[in-house]
Amino acid sequence: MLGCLSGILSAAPAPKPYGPLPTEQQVNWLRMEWYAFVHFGLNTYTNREWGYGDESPGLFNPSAFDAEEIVKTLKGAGMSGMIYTAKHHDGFCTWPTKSTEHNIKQSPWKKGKGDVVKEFAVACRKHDFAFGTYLSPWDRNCAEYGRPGYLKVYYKQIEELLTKYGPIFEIWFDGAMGGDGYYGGARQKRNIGKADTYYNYEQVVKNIRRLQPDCIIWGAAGRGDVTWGGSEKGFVKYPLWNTQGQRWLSLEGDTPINHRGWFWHPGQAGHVKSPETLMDIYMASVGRGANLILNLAPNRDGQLDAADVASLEAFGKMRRKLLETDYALRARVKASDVRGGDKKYDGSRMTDGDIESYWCPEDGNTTPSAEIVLEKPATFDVVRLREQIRLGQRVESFRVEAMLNGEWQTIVAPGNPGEVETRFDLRGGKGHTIGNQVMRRLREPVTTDRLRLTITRSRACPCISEFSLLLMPGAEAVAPVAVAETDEGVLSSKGWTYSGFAAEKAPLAFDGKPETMWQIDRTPSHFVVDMKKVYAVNGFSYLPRQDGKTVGMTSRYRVELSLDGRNWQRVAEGEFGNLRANPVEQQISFPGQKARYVRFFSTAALDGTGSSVAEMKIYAATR
Ligand code: FUL
Repeated sequence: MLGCLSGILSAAPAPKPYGPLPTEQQVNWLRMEWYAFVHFGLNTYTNREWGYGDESPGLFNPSAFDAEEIVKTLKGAGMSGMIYTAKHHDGFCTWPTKSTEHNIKQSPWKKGKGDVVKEFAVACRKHDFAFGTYLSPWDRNCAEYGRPGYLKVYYKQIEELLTKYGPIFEIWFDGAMGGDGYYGGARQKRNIGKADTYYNYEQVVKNIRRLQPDCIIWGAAGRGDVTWGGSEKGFVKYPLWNTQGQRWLSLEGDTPINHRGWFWHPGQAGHVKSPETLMDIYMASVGRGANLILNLAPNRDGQLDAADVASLEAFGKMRRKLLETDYALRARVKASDVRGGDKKYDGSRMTDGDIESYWCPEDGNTTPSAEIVLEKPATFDVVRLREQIRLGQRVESFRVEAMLNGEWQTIVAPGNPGEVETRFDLRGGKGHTIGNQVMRRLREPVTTDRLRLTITRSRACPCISEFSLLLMPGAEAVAPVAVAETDEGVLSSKGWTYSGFAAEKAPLAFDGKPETMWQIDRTPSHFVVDMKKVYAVNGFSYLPRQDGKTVGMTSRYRVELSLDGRNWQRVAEGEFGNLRANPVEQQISFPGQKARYVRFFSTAALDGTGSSVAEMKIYAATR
């Protein structure tokens, strides 16, 4: 009788949920951690990041595309799924859509009977790999873009993708709206006003919920389930709150594995991000409570480049090794406060390996602490914590101490309100939010068997579902990956002279220093390079201004060559795409032509007048 009574007395009620809560779909999505972006379409064949919309579907003809091969590679690295660009801004649909003629039926690939979306969807299903899709709202091909007529086309495309290819785990509604485009031959600038109003995202979201209730919606002017991490570098800012007003809104960090951009570009092999850099990006996205979408771009044959794959696989191994052993698993925990003295909320719930169970103090206690005693001393340099997010995100800051040489020493200091962490290669960062998960990397490994966790600020009694200790594997744990910069064919600028506008600043574009630049408050503008000798010039590269400003960032160009400095021949002209979100080096090549002089025109710029070049390289055939 007594035992029965005490049993009843100690059954403490669960804490009331706090603030906005994630949907079941959002919880499941956060558990996916990282997955691939796959950009593959006409841009793959034109060396562009943003197609204008007038590209011929005839260009799309991969000789060795094998969706299953790609899926196996991505899954093998430990990714949980992939999102494919079914249509990018150029409007080319890589599935046989009924919404527009500008689609894969017009391509020679599989004699017009191909369907890239289907091949990826089928391969993903076969390998139990989540499949998602990116369908650019901005369509630079469609004549009706900017008018009500386009919406019929666009809604049809959404419907086709969500009804013909099985479950879609996530659909991306990109925010980019460049303005100008081909638009059925009009070659105009089209303004759509507010995206939310023009696309009627309220309705779009409703339709998607009806067609695929489990599909996570990215973007859609903030009406979706997930939003942009804020840069295309992959990392998100910390502290991270999954709440926006009354809604739960999670973050996704996005970045390409290759510095050259989202689509495949010739010669990109030397520009892949190293496994260590990928780990830093992972720690600054997943490790801050967001998900990471990492892009791999198939080449013109339809296959992933060996260099990209090598780095992906090496990072995948590193990540596996990092997560393999949790040194705090089954540790004994003595908490300062346990809700109702109930075992269900005991401190040891943080170390039981079950991310659903959690430690929780009494209501009103927002600063509890817990001592964690490991089975035996362990060496670690990453502390991972999770909150039981089904009850809302609560913790604002925390401290972790370790018993070292008989004294408590702080290894993760509590964050202060107002501090924002943006650096992505940080060691020794502070303890702010926890949310779905936070991984804090220490300055160096420590060895101990006793730790103390203190919640220093929380919006309601904290519900901590996990406390883990991990050890970052050194780079030696993974096979070395050669990521040499290949600068074959780059001409040395020694002895060159310059003329044209702001000619005295032109050398700054050829000095190898991204922080100095050729710049003038004028568009169009140009400079001339006298290379003093004749070369078979076959390309150039352009690095946009790197000072974080976009005003006067050259976005369109024309290049002319000359043997004598008087008679010029135009060899290249076009647009540098996606500069605002991802101002990386762009390489343009053209058939080799003999020249001593190069004239570079900056014909349009972002955000007002101006012209600028941080760095430029000129390429020539070496033999
Ligand atoms: C951006 C686009 O403009 C880029 O081309 C790329 O697709 C990236 C993922 O989203 O907004």
